[in-house]
Amino acid sequence: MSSLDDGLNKDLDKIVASARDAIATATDLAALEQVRVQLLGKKGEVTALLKALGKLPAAERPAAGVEINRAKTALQKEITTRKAQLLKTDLDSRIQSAALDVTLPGRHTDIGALHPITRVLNRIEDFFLGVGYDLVEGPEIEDDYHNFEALNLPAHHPARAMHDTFYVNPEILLRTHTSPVQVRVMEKRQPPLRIICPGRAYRVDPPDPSHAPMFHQVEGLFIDQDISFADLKGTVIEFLRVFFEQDDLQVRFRPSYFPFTEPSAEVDVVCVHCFGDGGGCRVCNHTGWVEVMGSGMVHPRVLEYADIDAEKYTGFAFGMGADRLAMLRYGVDDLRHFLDNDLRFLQQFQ
Ligand code: 2NL
Repeated sequence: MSSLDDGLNKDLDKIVASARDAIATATDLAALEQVRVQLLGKKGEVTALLKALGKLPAAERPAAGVEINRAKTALQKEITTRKAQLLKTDLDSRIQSAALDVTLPGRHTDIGALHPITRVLNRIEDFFLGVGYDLVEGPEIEDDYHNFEALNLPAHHPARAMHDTFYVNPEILLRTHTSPVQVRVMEKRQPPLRIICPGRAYRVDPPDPSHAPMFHQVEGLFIDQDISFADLKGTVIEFLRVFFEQDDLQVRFRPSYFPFTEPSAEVDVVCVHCFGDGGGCRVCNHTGWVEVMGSGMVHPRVLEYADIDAEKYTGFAFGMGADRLAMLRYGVDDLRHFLDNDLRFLQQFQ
């Protein structure tokens, strides 16, 4: 027994002790496998002891073999146990990290909204498309003829002063209204014509609460035989009642002047803010009425410029500022808010 006690057994004790430690402290499967190979692999420490058995005296071999094999079996068992443990923690942590907490609030997505002016344009378009008008768009850069001349505004006409114009050159300009779109339709098509023309228009206006150098206009044109001012009134009043969602909305037509219509009228509705009370109201300037559009019977000269027989056909036209209607509809006191792109303003209209 002397060889066992003095040599082999001491080695075995040391190996087993440090192996136990390594097995217990292996933190993942790869580390544990490394420990296993180091002990029990072909060149492992325990394997080496078994190989060394042959060098022992024959009498000591059986006992030493039993001891080493017992240690080997014990270590194998410990490795298996530790492996199961590691597998379980690995699985637990994988389950935990993949877990879905269905009580978490959903991910928030900002969705856009239509600009208040777009919403107003849509309301206007919906009404007129619904009663059979066509929607027509045209260029924002126009020539003098279609923006002025063909609308009975010859050069040096004093009414041109009403339209402070952005000129590209003496012949080319930014349209001051969407009327030139209607002129182009009249040139191309013969009556009956029922069109609305929404779009941007430009005027040299210093910005203030009710003016901006770019604004949105919708013009309408109806030309056929026997069209009268009564048709204009019926159309405009019905439109305004639908637009402002008031079946009994009071509307008044005030005589006015436009070079392209005769007779002409400005259209007022009872103040949407003070309901006609007037006193102290800023929206209607104490009058109880707010102007919402201009209108009139198309001037015969405008028809003739476009080669439409003014003896046979008559028509009415109107124009309104979408920005102004948006101010009235949403109670906005400064037109410039619409152009600032300030989300704190825009998000109020979702
Ligand atoms: C306003 C005034 C108006 C028209 C626009 C028009 C167009 C053609 C022929 C005749 Cl092609 N008239 N447009 C008529 C009257 C008034 O607009 O204050 N707009 C904001």
